[in-house]
Amino acid sequence: MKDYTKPFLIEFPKIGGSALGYISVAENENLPFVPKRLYWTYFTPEEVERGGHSHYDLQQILIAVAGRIQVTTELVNGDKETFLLDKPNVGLYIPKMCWRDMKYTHNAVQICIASIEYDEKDYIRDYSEFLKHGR
Ligand code: T46
Repeated sequence: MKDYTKPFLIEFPKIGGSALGYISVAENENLPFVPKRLYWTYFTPEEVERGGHSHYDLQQILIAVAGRIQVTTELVNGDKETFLLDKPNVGLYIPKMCWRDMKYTHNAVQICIASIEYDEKDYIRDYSEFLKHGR
């Protein structure tokens, strides 16, 4: 059984071929939650680091549909991992209570599939506050 307390990569189906191009699909059977929101980011300057927060409840999947994204994750137990997203058919599952920092190539377009609606109260933006949840 999959461990939904840790980040992991999800490979979505890649339908098609080099002659016609590809379609990738995220639907119930290959998603760990029922999506409530979709948002996307783009034109992030290369010197900018986004993220710098965790969420109490939000789970999400990040996909680099274009360009490259480096995501560093940290769990409250101190487990840190770095993922490179550079394939439009591969997403990164990020569980609740997981600190994340992201760097983007300027051409990166990131799609995020989110388990809940936007709520600023769901954010932990203070790193020392986040670490307290591991005690
Ligand atoms: C995450 C990464 C990958 C909204 O008004 N609605 C929304 O749905 C979102 C996501 C953001 N906003 C507003 C809130 C802030 O004023 O947009 C501004 C930037 O949001 P945030 O600081 O959350 O941006 P990122 O890129 O650091 O983080 C976002 C997600 O919030 C976060 O969960 O993992 O993308």
